[in-house]
Amino acid sequence: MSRARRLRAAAAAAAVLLLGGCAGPSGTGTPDLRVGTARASVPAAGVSQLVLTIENVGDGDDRLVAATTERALAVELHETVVDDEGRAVMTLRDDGVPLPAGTTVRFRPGGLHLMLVVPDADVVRGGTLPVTLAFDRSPAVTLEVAVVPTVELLEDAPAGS
Ligand SMILES: [Cu+2]
Repeated sequence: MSRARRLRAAAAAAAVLLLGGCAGPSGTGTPDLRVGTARASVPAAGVSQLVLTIENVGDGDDRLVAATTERALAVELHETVVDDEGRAVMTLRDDGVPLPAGTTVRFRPGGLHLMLVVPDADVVRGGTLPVTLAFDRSPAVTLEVAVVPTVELLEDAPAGS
């Protein structure tokens, strides 16, 4: 067996071992994220909600850990929840948002959403702004986000909210 052939055989054996490792049920495989079109609402009262869908078609879990833009003071990960007194309140998801393998996570008004805090004055209807999403395992993704009337985001709200 030539040296090159031995190396190929070793590589094939290693690939088999790696593939075997991916079969574990605990999400030890590789995440494969498909980030859908993102849209942000026209800013009101110093904030703008940002909606999008992230699908993980891989066989490993991932997590959205942060979102950033140069066009706002901050981008926060929020979830709207109903408190003990029936009020809808926004809570900060400091721990990020899980993106389990084989699932689609929808960020929408009335549920999980991203929130631009004090967007720049030039973030206006009809414009766009770049937003970068950072993940625990997958490479960061930068989106060009269209700014649309708030009512267009509400049309995407989860049923019943
Ligand atoms: Cu919010």
